[in-house]
Amino acid sequence: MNDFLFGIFLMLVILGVYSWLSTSPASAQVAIAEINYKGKVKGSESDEYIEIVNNGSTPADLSGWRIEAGNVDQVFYFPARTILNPGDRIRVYTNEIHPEWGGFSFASNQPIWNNKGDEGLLYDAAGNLVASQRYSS
Ligand SMILES: [Ca+2]
Repeated sequence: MNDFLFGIFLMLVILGVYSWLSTSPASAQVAIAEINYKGKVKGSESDEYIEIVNNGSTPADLSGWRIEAGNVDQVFYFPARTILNPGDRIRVYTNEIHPEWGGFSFASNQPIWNNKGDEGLLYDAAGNLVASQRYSS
């Protein structure tokens, strides 16, 4: 390998390490705390929710992040300027607004979370999988 190619190789390694260092701590701290999949509201189960927590020590910017629940029509996008501070928790309800939990909702008339088993997936704005939680009854 000549010096020029080695230089390019070295630069790519440094860039790769730098981007890994600058992105992974921010996403590693955000997790799915709970999926409350058994709603008490009959039929619509509007009171189901998925709870997201920031376990890290720095604020996490969730703008453009999304939650998927297994179907193309079961996707929730966090709006711009959604900041989750260290230790804070927010919930995305199936079809209820609770300001004390951030006020987020899938706005779905039907249940989002299958009571027999399902999987919640959390992706960052770049499309990287940040967290997932699978459950079965
Ligand atoms: Ca359910």
